[in-house]
Amino acid sequence: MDSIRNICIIAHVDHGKTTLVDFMLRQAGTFKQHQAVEDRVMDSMDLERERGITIMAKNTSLIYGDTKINIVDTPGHSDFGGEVERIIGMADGALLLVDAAEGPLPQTRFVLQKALRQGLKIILVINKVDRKECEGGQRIKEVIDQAFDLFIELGASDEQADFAIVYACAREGWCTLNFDDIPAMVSKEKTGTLEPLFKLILDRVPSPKILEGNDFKLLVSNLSYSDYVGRLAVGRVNCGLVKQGDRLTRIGKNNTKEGFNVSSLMTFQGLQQVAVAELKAGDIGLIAGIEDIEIGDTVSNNPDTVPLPRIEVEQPTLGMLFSVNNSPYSGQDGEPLQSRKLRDRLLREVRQNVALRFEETSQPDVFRVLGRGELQFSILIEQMRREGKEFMVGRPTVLFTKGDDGQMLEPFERVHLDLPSTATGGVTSLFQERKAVMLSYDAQTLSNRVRLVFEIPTRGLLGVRSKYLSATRGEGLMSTEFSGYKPFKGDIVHRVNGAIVADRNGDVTEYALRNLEDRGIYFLQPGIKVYEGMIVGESNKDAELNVNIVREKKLTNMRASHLEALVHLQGVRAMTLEDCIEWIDEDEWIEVTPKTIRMRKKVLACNQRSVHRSDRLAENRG
Ligand SMILES: Nc1nc2c(ncn2[C@@H]2O[C@H](COP(=O)(O)OP(=O)(O)OP(=O)(O)O)[C@@H](O)[C@H]2O)c(=O)[nH]1
Ligand SMILES: [Mg+2]
Repeated sequence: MDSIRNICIIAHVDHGKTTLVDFMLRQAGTFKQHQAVEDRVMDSMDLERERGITIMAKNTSLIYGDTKINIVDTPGHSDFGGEVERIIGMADGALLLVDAAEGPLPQTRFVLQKALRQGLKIILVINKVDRKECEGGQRIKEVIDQAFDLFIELGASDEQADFAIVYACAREGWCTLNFDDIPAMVSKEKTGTLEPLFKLILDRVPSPKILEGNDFKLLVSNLSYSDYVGRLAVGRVNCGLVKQGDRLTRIGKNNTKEGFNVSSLMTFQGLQQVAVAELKAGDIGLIAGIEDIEIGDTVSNNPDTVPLPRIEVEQPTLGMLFSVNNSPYSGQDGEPLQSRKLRDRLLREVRQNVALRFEETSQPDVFRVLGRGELQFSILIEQMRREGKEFMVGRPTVLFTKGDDGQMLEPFERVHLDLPSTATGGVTSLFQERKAVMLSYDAQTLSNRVRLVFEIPTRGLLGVRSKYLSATRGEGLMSTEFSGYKPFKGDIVHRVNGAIVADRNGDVTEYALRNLEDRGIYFLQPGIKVYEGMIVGESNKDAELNVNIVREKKLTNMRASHLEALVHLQGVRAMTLEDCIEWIDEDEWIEVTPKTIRMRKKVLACNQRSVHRSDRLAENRG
């Protein structure tokens, strides 16, 4: 196979990338006849399937005619933008998907900007043309105009701005180059396939650029692992050729060098990785033979070669503390990670994920992970939890920097909201309370929705998601984009209400819950084991409340207790990991075990903690 095309698929979250890859693989005959293939087969991680989103960029390939098309599917959620940044160098072209009804959204801009800078040839795929909003074609035309404006605004070269457009319904596996054909294809009078898209890829995307020189060079863009051959470095061969058994050198950060023998070479074929005897310039493949290798390293047969430029990704804006679990019930559900193991586990993650950083803190059993968003952290936590580990995490905090004149700067975000117009008032005050400034207001009269854009300190965004969803009764959409560091905007109240905290160890009783019912909302049911300092609910007031939640009723009247069991408990709210991350304050921890998620005060003993919120905040600042 001499002819190769390397493309990546990029878009805002949910615009249909993984679905499109499914049909491309199917129609290229990648799967055996009658082979049962799941939907969105590239979303192979458990967490991806459960959440219906892509988290990690993944490679695949298909054969079309005489050409091998290497494809990288990428995540569209902004928290995983680092995945797009790291893989983009493997491709020469990109399919930019844009939802035909939603149009370009913040992450469309982010990924397009990265692709243009890298000089990729772009094909615009207007996807989901079957959506009701697109009837009549007017909306599709608007979306194309918006996409074109975006190309210009981002400084596309003339050649890049002369992009081809494909209209697609990825979910049904067809596309067309002809705008006028859309209605007939949506109504199924005409049928189609992805054939026009395949042709366009061969036509428009250039063959892989091959660097001059005789040295073999590959830039490590991803890491993988196989039970048979161990650690695998994934990348595109920029020049030269490598064979099984060759002696190579890894050139790492600060020009560190380490030699190794190639124990195995592979390429992607459909969903598999298959062994090959050699890898040629232009192809994307995997190299085994070295355990300690990092994304961004260059692998070459010449130890003295000039390494390829390391992959640069945007800096993290958020930090989260990870601590050894020192809670009273530590070790009852899983493996409590001791300091060294926790450190190793986090370091391993950071090596595989270029968008994360690792920092020591002044405490030997607490570490800080730096990243891009709350979802990114919660995915890491969830993964570690599924490995059977126990540990604690703190509230995400933003990373401040200092300006040239010594002024304190903090990260800001542009947040794009799309919501029912009836919720506009509530949502506007929710964001303004958090120091957001409205940049635009756009009423969509047909659908009774509005689109609002705010600029807001990243601090103000933390914990806003669930409040936004309840203000819009679950019908609000929200996406964000980092807009840079600006002067500190002053204090933002994160959570007005105090916590309700257990004042002793024991099992929660229904009797106690009922007696305390009017004091706030509770996060747990009768029968759950609690300890002193564990958070059991949210108080109605701003002061903190220590309660005896394990009190037993003296059984004097059997009839009354029988009746009681029939009354449903009011005000119990189950908290997911993400809810907890949004909810907690800086003097609190989330205790994560394979079986449960608990929240607790950092200081457990009631008599060593102030219940006044102002004191708590002051302590934290100090
Ligand atoms: N109506 C319609 N829905 C589609 C089409 N293509 C995809 N979808 C739906 O859009 C949703 C998101 O699809 P995905 O393929 O997971 O989107 P994605 O871009 O890979 O999402 P992330 O990787 O999480 O950013 C799914 O529910 C799909 O069924 C289409 O052509 N028309
Ligand atoms: Mg996807």
